Amino acid sequence: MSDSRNSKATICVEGNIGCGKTTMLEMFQEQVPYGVEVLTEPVSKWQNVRGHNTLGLMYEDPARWSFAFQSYLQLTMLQNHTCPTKQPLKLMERSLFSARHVFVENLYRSNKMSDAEYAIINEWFDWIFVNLNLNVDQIIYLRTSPQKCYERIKKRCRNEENCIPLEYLQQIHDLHEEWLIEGSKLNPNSNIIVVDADQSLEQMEEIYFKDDAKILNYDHLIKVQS
Ligand code: TTP
Ligand code: MG
Repeated sequence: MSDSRNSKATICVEGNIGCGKTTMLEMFQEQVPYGVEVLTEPVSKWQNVRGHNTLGLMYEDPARWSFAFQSYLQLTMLQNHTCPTKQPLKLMERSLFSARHVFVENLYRSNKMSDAEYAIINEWFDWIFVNLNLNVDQIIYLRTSPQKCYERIKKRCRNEENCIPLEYLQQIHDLHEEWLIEGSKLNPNSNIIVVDADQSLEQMEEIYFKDDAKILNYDHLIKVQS
């Protein structure tokens, strides 16, 4: 099987809904003086699958639609993971891993996804993981409080997300912590950079501007890949 990893190094940006992933990626696209190729999350694809808004359907009736939605979302994540890039760094919004370890896990634990659906999604995920070389070299975790995300989501008004309660954001937060903080204690070799992203947009901009190479771990990644 051919190597599906075409860029020199891949960084995935993770964190709760509304934590500021897209904003960060857009800033890095404009500011970083060296080669970074940014792939933002394909939310618009989920909103229009041959005329169907699957993100909307999932929020309206998760027990009915979450399996279909997460299946399609997994495909679009795979497309980003395997998308060839010219620049030395590929910077992706999210990954197959957060879809699996956070969202699918949460749907299953909250009884919105059945045992059989969960098993099928996991069969796909495990096959992809074993058979395609999706190496992620670095994860940047934008760590926020669920309350802050709640406020930002209300402000940005993405239609499908009108009914997201704080409780849901708490669950998604807890699973990020389980995966990226608790999980990294079990695996000390994991490359996770944690950024306190509860601050204002201006403060975040300043941090990204000042510490871009450190946050991207740029020197280390380029050295490892060359
Ligand atoms: P996010 O992937 O968190 O992206 P975002 O654009 O909301 O985040 P940011 O503001 O930090 O850029 O979520 C996008 C939407 O998709 C959100 O409503 C949650 C939903 N979603 C799922 O339901 N399942 C998934 O597996 C993923 C990745 C997202
Ligand atoms: Mg986004």
